[in-house]
This record gives sequence, structure tokens and C-alpha cells, in this order.
Amino acid sequence: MSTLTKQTVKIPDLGGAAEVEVIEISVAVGDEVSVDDSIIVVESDKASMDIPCPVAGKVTAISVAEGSMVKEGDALLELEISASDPASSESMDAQSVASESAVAMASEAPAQLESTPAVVTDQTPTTTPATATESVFVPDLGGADKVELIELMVAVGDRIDEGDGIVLMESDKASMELPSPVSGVITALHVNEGDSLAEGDKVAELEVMVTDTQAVTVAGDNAEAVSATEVSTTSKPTTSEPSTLVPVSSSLASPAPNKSPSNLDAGNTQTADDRRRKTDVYAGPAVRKLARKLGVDLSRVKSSGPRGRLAKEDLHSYVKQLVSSPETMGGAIPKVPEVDFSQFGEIVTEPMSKLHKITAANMHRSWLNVPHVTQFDDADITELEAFRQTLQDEMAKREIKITPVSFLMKAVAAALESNPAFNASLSADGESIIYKQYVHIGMAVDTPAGLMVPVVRDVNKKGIWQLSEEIRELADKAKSRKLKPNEMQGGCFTVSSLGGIGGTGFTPIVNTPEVGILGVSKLAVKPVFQNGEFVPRKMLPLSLSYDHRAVNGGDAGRFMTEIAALLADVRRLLL
Ligand code: CAO
Repeated sequence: MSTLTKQTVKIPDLGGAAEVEVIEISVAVGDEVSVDDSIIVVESDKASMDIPCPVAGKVTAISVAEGSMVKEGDALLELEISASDPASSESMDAQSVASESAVAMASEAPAQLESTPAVVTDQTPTTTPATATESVFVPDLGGADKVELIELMVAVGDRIDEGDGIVLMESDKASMELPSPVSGVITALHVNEGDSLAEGDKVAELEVMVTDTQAVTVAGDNAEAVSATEVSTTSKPTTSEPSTLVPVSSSLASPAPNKSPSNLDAGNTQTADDRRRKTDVYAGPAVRKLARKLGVDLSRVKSSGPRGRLAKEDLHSYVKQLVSSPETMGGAIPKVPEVDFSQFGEIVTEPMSKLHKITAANMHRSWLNVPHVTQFDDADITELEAFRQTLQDEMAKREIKITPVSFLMKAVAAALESNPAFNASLSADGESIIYKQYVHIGMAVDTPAGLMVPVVRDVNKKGIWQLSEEIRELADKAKSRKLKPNEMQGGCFTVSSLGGIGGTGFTPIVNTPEVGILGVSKLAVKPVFQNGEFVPRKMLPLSLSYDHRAVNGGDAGRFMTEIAALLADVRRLLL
């Protein structure tokens, strides 16, 4: 019959290195490990080394933390192994495993560390009567079935005082700190950040000093003081009174208790304090969640709220400040924080259409890549409008409607021919400019499904009637989702007319890899000073956005002036 026993795995001979740093823990509590599985990676100043597991078993506790310094003989982890398992019994011979184990060296320097596996020791009771092991379990969660472990506030080796937080847990309603019921040194942690915990789950083990009075507290009324190993080999060690969870907000609403400079190990003092400071902030679960998402250390954020309580706005200001600081400029673009709008009122969430997503991605790409400049002008289209009115009968006869947009397209085509800087694209490597010898113009169409940009080909070669017909056809096709992919390709420049909708001006975003886009707003009758007096003129607001990498202000000025002049006197289109 197989019996389960607990074994402590220790740091092996380090081949000359006195102390090494734990740079990676390759296993977690609950993992089943086999012989030779890597347990941790340690690193000296010369080399890094995998420490393989000498026995097969289940990890029940990890006694080291990443970043901690360890030396030969230090406890590494605790394994539950089957005593009758031949593989395990074999593996328990640390020396035989030692000679066969492989070591992965990550250093180019000659290895200073020996390829020695971890050492397994039987847990023979020690004879130190003054210490006992205290296990800390998750107490009654006050109604919640499960809570998430948000933060480990201690590491193995930390000496903590009674009442100090061990872990921070969070339900969907509140953050709770689990305070230590006793003072002592953390010898093992049985949980990991992100674990889902329930009442009764074992969280940590502490080595506590046992005085006569404490012995009663630790082991209960009928028990005597016990040694560390005696407790750890019992199936479930007796604990002192179950801990009571401390809601983070209430525990911090009052001034933080003065932590007496405890008898912490010099090496661990800083780390434990740092971790504690991280959670010694007065903030609710939503703020903590947001901080985790943004990767913000809450202890660095200044509060603007009452009694030092951190609000989401404080977090946002902190991130804004970081983003605008010279060190952060040019770094990754910070994500817009997620906001739970339902907290402010009723909401309806709908998935974005594919078209909308594509448009959003294109706009974002262009906005981020293109240094935009927008230039404004008003074109006097009084004569154009008068001319257009004369065509009404013919429009009706031909069943073709001519709007200002057809003249705009024609004027833009002519201006593109005489201003090649706008009929161009930058090469992908940014090393050259590609001048197009054709004039295809994209036209933004507002459809129920989203924005589409069909392309009118060879605009420079077509007359106003033909253009008006094609514009109408393409706009109808776009609105009924009947455009073919090739009808949306090959544009050199884009015209975006909101004239039929309204507005006095807007700054369009360049449709990359094109280098310019003309925004057209609603014409308005304005007083224009001409020949010594103000006269009412039909003025068409134009806004030209361009990629300042490819086009300079002078080019843009000339291009815009030419368009305005062509629209002011469309006879010039014939010249
Ligand atoms: N000022 C005043 N009136 C204008 C005008 C202007 N600049 N431009 C057009 N109009 C008039 C038209 O003459 C027409 O009037 P009538 O019905 O009295 O003849 C009316 O506005 C509506 O025109 P329309 O929209 O049917 O046709 P259009 O040729 O002006 O525009 C199209 C075609 C496809 C450009 C347009 O339908 C459209 O979708 N515009 C939106 C483009 C867009 O969304 N741009 C933003 C992109 S960035 O998000």
C-alpha cells in the first residue's frame, strides 16, 4: 500500500558559489513534477542553471521567491510523494540523481555552477523546541464562495508581525486582506497570484517562536508546543483562531498602524516593506483592477480624494503625466482604460460591424503614422451654382443629377495634374516618392453600414455628365453593399463631401497611402468685399489635410488656391 509522505527539496551544492539568485520558479503549488523536471533557475554572476527535481511528486509548498538569494541547504520546496513509488524512492538518493542530471547553462562564460540536482531530505523532526509551524487558511469569506488572489504581500523568508497582511484577495464586491494571526517567518506559500481561493484553502506556513502562552494559542487547549516538522507532517495542522478578513478600504480608512521596526532579517526587510507599501493604499476594488490592467503601482499614485482614498481619476492623471513625460515619449502608446459605463446608467452593447472595424483600423493607422496638416479656404462658387441651375431641365431630361461634388472632382483632378506632389505616395520604406501618372479619385460615401470609399477612375479624362452618372452609381452601389473590391482600389486622392449634410468645416484624415484629402462642407452665402463693397457670395468651405512628410505647405497652398480658382470659374477647367 502506498503512503503519502512529505519531502523537502533543498538547494544542492552550488559548486563554489556561496549564494545565487532565484531568477525563475518553473513550478507552482499543485504541479505534479517528475524526476529531472526543472524546478527553479538560479543565476550567479557567471552562469545560470536549472535545478532539476530529484524525485517525482506533487508540489505542496514553495519556499523561495523569484529574486531571493539562496545557498546550499536552503529549503526549496515541499513535495508530497508516494513512499511505495519505486521512481520516487530511487530519486530520493540525491547523489545518484546528481551524476545523471542535465543542467541547462544560459551563460557564455564557463559554468561555475555544478550540475547538481536539488537535494531531498527526509523530514525528520528537529529538536528545536522553541519553534512551531503555524498554517494559515482562508477563513469564512462572508458569503463569497470563491475569491481571487490578487496579490501575495509576503515572500518566503519574510518575518511578519501579527496583523500584517499575507495576501490580498478580491471578490466582485470587495478587496480583502488576510492578516497573519501570529508573528513569525514565512516558510512556505501554498498559493499563487491569480488562484481562486475558497474557505479552508491553505495559504501559508509560518515558523513561530513558541513561548508557553503561545503554545496554547498555536496548538489549542490540549496540545503542547510542537516543532516545525511535527506540524508540517500532520494532515492538517491546527491553527490559531481563524483569521478575519479585513476589507481593504476600512482597514485603511484609519491611519495605517505604526509598524514597529520589527526584527526582520536585514536582507528581507526592504522587500517585505516594499510589497506591503504596495497594498497600503486606500483604494476600492475597481481602482485596484484598473491599476492592474494598466500595470500601475498604486503606491506611486497621489490621491486627490478624502482621507487619501485613490480614485480612478487619480490613476488617469498619473498615467497622463507618465505619458507626457520626456522619458515616456516615443514609447508604447498607453491603452485607453476600460470603463464600466453601466455604473453611470443603462447601456446597450453591440458588436462593431466588420466594415466599421476595418475603417477604425485604417483611421488609427493613418492618425498614428501621418503627420497631418489641414489647410482651409473658401471657394466662391456663386457662378458655378448659377451655371448648375441652368442645367436643371437637361438634368431632368437625362435623369442625371449634377451636384457641386462632380465639379469638385473635376477641379481636384485638374489640380492633381498640375500639382504632382498630391498625386503621389511615399514608398513603404520612406526612401522614395511614387508619382502616379493616372488620376483616380476616391469619394467618401456615408452608408448605413459605415464609411466606404469607391474610386472614380480617370477623372481627368471624363466630362461632368459622365462623372455625375458614375458618382451616383458608385454611391448607390456603396449604400447597397454592391461595390466590388476593385471599385474601391487605386485611389490617388480622396474627396470627402459633407456638403449635403452640413457643417462649416472639418479636418479629414488622410486615406493612406494617399497623401491628401479634401474635405468639403456646406456652402453658405457670405458677405465678400469686392470692388469697394460687400456683396453676397456663395462660399464653399474647403479643408485640405495632407501628409507633411510628402507635401509641404507651399505645395498645399498652391494646390488649394488652384482648386478654389477652378471652382470660382469652371471655364478654367477647359484651359
Ligand atoms: N453645399 C451645399 N449643398 C450641397 C453641397 C454643398 N457643399 N454638396 C451637395 N449639396 C447638395 C446637393 O446639391 C443636393 O441638393 P439637392 O438635393 O437640392 O439637389 C444635396 O446636397 C444632397 O446631395 P447628395 O448627398 O445626394 O449628393 P452629393 O453629390 O452632394 O454627394 C456623396 C454624394 C456620395 C458624396 C454623399 O451622398 C455622401 O455620402 N456624403 C458623405 C460623405 C462622408 O461621409 N464624408 C465623411 C467622411 S469622413 O467620416
